[in-house]
Amino acid sequence: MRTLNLGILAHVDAGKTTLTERLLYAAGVIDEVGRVDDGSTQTDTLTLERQRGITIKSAVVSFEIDDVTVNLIDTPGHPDFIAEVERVLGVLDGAVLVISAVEGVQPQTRLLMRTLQRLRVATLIFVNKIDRSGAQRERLLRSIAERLTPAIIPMGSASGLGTRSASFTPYAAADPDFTTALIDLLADHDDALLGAYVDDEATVSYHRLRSELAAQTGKALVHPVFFGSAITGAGVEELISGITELLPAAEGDVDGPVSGTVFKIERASAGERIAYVRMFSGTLRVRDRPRFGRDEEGKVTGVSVFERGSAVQRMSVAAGQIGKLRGLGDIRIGDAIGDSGTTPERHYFAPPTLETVVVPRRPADKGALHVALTQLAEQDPLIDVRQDDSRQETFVSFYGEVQKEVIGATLKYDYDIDVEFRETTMICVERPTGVGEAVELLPEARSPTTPFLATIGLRIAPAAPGSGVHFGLDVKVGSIPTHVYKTVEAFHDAMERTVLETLRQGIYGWEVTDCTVTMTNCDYQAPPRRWPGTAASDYRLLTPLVLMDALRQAGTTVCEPLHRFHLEIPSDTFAATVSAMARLRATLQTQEMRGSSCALGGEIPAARVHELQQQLPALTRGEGLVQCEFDSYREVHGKIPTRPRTDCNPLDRNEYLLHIVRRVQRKRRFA
Ligand SMILES: Nc1nc2c(ncn2[C@@H]2O[C@H](COP(=O)(O)OP(=O)(O)OP(=O)(O)O)[C@@H](O)[C@H]2O)c(=O)[nH]1
Ligand SMILES: [Mg+2]
Repeated sequence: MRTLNLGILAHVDAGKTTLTERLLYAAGVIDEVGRVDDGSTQTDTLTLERQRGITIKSAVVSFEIDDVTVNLIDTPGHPDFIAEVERVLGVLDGAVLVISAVEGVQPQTRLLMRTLQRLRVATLIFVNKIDRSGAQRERLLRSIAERLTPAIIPMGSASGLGTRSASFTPYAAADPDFTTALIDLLADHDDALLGAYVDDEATVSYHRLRSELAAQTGKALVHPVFFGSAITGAGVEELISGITELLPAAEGDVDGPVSGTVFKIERASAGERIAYVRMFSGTLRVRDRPRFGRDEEGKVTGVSVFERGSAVQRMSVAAGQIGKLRGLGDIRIGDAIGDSGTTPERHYFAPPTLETVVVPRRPADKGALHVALTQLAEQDPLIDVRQDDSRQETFVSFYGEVQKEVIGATLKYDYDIDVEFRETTMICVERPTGVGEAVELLPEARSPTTPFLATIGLRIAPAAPGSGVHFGLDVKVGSIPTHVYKTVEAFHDAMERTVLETLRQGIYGWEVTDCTVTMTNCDYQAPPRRWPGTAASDYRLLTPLVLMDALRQAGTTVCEPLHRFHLEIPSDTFAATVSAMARLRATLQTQEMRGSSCALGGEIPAARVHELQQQLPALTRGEGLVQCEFDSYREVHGKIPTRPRTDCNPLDRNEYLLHIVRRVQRKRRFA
């Protein structure tokens, strides 16, 4: 039996959940097709999903077709829940990208396709809703070729578009137009095929073309396009054949070293953490003690594996499969399981750009709120929960108003905590303006300047926008405290962790990014010269002081998140819309008159997106359409926004040292 881990991705409302139902029905897993609008589907199971008719969390179901077990992951399409999609991307063998035949290619579709291509995920395209009036075929194919990828091949014809009887008919083997189109497409990446075709057309069999199509689809070089309707079931059988024939099954050695990735965390009713893992290699059994995350270890107390619809209890989960693991208490989303070491955190989409303070309506709920938010952040690590120590406020970050409402509703329904959100603010970033360097030397025994037994020198320099933070060592191997860190790599990793942690709050309180940090000086003292000698904590505690000193010299520029907007409005509302946009600090970059309607494009600060969405109906008689997606960060001019710090400020040397001394004293008292 082969396994295929398949993601269904699309913009919001394209029909992913409905298609999932159809696939389960066609495979005989369910006897009745559930409806999103009735709240009766297999994958939208949360109360909120059923109430709102949108998917919020990714969900796994499975079905069997011939000799393939398909683990299907239904993902949310709303941009506010993009983090759910991000985590799933790394565990897929293939994907179906759904596009509505009426709404066509959306900005979110482009973002998803770009990412699938970057990750080389084999992807089929399913054009859904051909039964709805306004459904397109030719125009849509052109739009896919222009806006997503030219490497597509329609797999059949559609008739009766826009009616309940709309249907899809796959092209026959003998269809000469289809074979010519296939050769044209496939020969681009296959010289042998091109040569054979040029020599003698007749020698290229249809069978060879189909297997070459599967090979090139598997490598994400080409993308077969199917048409159908998840509501009527048209085209679904053909899509299933395409999934089993054209997408590559999972690979991996079941006897190899254990390696897997956690892409979802759920809490059982008793509060126990359940981790969804995709296994890439090896076999994980009940009672095994795998390593995960950063050097943690735990005992697996239960395993279930997806089979025919739901998860079934088993004694093990093997390479290629998706399993639910119990027992690994501290496991988090994104953790690697097994001996393959930690994999760096990968982000394919922009982080949340908004945040707000959450306040419980009943002051007594304060502690419970913190626990609840911490649990939510476990399931969604991008809901970054920050506690402001001085003002005792709790901040959460989020992508947009829908996600914020969902957080509020989840707190109410699942935790019985009524909350209020303060004003939404943007999450800015800081970029170093120039180069800064600082050193702290091992203190003299008689007149110590710091209580830390270490020499640290750090240099910080600006790097390209979007490049993140890079840390490197530029010190002699002999200067590294090998009595504390076993290897240079271990020292590098520990320093990098501390640097990243410190840069979470820059001079103005925002995360510092797009820079390189280099360790330029390092020294220590080991026993017997000095007792007990330099410890890991000396490096951990001194680094913030040195790094912030270097950062102060470099200076930073605060940058705010910008979204790219696409607006469609009636032409006669142009003037009113444009002046409203100016008030929202939007910059208009493109405008195109299309008869009675008008398309506008440009940039708008992330914090104003919601106001734009709210104002648009009144400005355009309810006819305006807007889509926004994160674009980039731009330098803030004028008043520089600051963010309250959540911890003691290493920029203030005395305050920092005092804080550390107090912390050490407190620890001793409790020890
Ligand atoms: N006419 C028609 N309606 C469809 C079809 N597929 C889905 N719908 C409807 O479109 C709406 C959205 O469908 P969903 O399946 O929830 O879409 P989704 O892509 O899962 O949406 P999110 O998960 O929220 O992004 C629902 O009202 C469905 O009934 C289709 O093929 N034809
Ligand atoms: Mg859905």
